[in-house]
Amino acid sequence: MAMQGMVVKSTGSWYWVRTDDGEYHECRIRGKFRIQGIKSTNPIAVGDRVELFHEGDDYLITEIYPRKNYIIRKSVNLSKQVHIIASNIDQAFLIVTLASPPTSVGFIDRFLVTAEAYQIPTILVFNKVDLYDEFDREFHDEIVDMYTHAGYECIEASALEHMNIDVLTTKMKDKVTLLSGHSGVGKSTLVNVIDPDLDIATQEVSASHQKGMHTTTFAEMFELDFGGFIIDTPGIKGFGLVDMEETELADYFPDMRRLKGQCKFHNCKHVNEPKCAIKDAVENDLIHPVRYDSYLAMLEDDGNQYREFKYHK
Ligand SMILES: Nc1nc2c(ncn2[C@@H]2O[C@H](COP(=O)(O)OP(=O)(O)OP(=O)(O)O)[C@@H](O)[C@H]2O)c(=O)[nH]1
Ligand SMILES: [Mg+2]
Ligand SMILES: [Zn+2]
Repeated sequence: MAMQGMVVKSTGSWYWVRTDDGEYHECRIRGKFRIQGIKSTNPIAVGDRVELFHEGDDYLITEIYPRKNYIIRKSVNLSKQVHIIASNIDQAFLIVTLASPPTSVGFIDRFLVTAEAYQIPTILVFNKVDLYDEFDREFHDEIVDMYTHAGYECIEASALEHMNIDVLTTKMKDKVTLLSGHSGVGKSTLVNVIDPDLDIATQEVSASHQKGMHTTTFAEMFELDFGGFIIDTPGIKGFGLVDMEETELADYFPDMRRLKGQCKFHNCKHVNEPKCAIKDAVENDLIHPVRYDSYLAMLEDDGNQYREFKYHK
């Protein structure tokens, strides 16, 4: 009997699928799936809509329906391989912490460019604000100003103190929301606070290295009791940009996209060209120089360039 459902978890060899009647089944795949010419390490991702067949005790995935969208991560080391983090996403929350662990602006900007390229609206969630001292608060405000001006919504939160959980909940209702960010920023902790029926493993950030312990190892989608789905993902260190034309990159910076078509040269890369609207905007403080720096770093794309926003105590 054929059924339809959504992949909620994948370990690479087996898949959990939520069928449309709300049941959950452990499944394997039949045949090979080559999707839209993507060379990915995983043929089926969390969020995929699939067709299932039931044969005796076995559930088999026989077909993947076309994806509305997906977000991939290109490994920094394995240059050709990509990994599909999740598909059919309504929005992403990029969870950012200024410390424990620190998240660099270079990392945030790479994530945002990737999300723009795949048309996934992203909200920046600054977690662990309960740890802030005066200095952190000032730094936070500066970064938030920069991203707000660039066109991104920023929400501050504390999973520990349940701060702004209601704001996040309202945004997530009836949507599929992807949580991403470095290991240890509190993704799983946030999910547990958002829906206390879920009891996902979390772990302290290492005191000596100020890094997360990669507690979550597979992306997993959870059904929210108030309606909607949330995808908790393993922490990412960083990622290379997907292949794109150099002249395309500025389209994925909303703060630069606004000026599209205003440079003298239609194929302007906004580096050395005369009469460049973007360079003018940087000079006139209409585009933040740190964002422009990120743009230049990505244009050079050496793969593991993560410009730190200077942050010294
Ligand atoms: N002070 C403080 N600590 C928090 C907050 N949110 C999470 N933490 C702590 O941060 C640590 C890491 O949290 P996790 O939820 O495991 O982080 P994660 O992002 O899921 O990490 P990975 O699964 O490794 O990607 C835990 O010790 C949490 O208790 C917060 O708002 N404030
Ligand atoms: Mg986790
Ligand atoms: Zn230009």
